[in-house]
This record gives sequence, structure tokens and C-alpha cells, in this order.
Amino acid sequence: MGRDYNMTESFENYFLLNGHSFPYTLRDALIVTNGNEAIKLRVANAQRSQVALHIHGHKATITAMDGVDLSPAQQITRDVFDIASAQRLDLNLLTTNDGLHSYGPGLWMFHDHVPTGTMTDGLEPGGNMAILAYKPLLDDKGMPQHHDQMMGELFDKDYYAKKQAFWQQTDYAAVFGDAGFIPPDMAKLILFGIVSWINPWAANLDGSNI
Ligand SMILES: [Cu+2]
Repeated sequence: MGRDYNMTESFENYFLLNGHSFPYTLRDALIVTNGNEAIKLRVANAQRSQVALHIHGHKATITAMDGVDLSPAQQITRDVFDIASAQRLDLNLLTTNDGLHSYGPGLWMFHDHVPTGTMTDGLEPGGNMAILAYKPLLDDKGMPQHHDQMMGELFDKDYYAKKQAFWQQTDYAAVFGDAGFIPPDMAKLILFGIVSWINPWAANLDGSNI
């Protein structure tokens, strides 16, 4: 170490939250609330790069940094928390729907806003992505409802072997079509090409087709 191998040239590509990586964060690293609660989160950044913790639908308040309590005047409320390497934050997370600290019951994702943190070796979703779950929205196994329809294929080893597109069997397929099996409509593609070639300006200038 430090002779033949320069560890400062390494690049992090696996990310954990409480020792778990997505999708197991959905089972083992949830924040569960009954609603109308004050939850203390003690967050430590144990990786060498910056974390930008983002919680959807909630704004939490920093009450302590690195083990030092902040006075009320120092405490700030936000929804993205910059956490330097080895830094610790205490957050006060309120789950009372007041239109500021909480926007109401839901399955609210939280994750690192630095994109690499939400990946597992370059695959997104992955990494430290997890959910702040209001209890009525958990199923009988304590996992977020509908996770199997939404994310069933992410529990498949082919996904991690990078052999399977994420949206292939999800609800997205109903909207966007299946990326793997539906052939493109060649007639429409050719027509689009001809129209674009004949009149390359009209499509964008009036704004109606943007
Ligand atoms: Cu997000």
C-alpha cells in the first residue's frame, strides 16, 4: 500500500447505507414513521468523497455537527445536506404535514444527490437509495407497497450482470413500450426523417412541436 498501489487514484463504485446497497436498502435501511413524529437521524459520511443527502418531500433541520450541538440561531432547515468526508450531522426530521417540514404521507425516496452514490458499479438505481416510509404504505412484510411491480427485476442477478434493462418489465413499459422486444415503426421513422429533411425549421420555430 502506498508503494506499488496509489490508493488516492482509486474510484468508489459501490455505495452502502447502513451496510446495505440498493435494492436491499428497501428492506433493511428504511426510515419508518407513523406520521406526526420527530425523528432524530444521526448521519455520518464514511466514504472519502462528499455526500449530498437529499430527502424527498421533507425539510429537516441540522441540530448538531460533528458532535457539537448548534444553537437555535445556527440551526438551518433544508432538504439537501452537504456532508464532507468523516463529517457527522444530527438531523431533526419532522413528519407532521405542515407543507414545509413534511408534505404528507408517502413513500419518499432519500439518497445521495451526487449521482455516483445512487449507483452500484455504474447501474442506477443502486447504491444508497432508500425510502422514508409512512407506515400505512408498507406491505405485510414491512417493505414499501408495490415494490415488486415497480422494482421486481432489480432483485434479479441479471440486472447486476448488466444484462437487463431497468424498465423492461415495469409500468414504464406500458407507457414507453418495451425497449427490448418491440421493433421500431419504420414507416413512422422514415416519414419523420423526410419531414425533418424537407422542412428543418418549421418544426421548432413556432414552438408547437417542441
Ligand atoms: Cu431524488
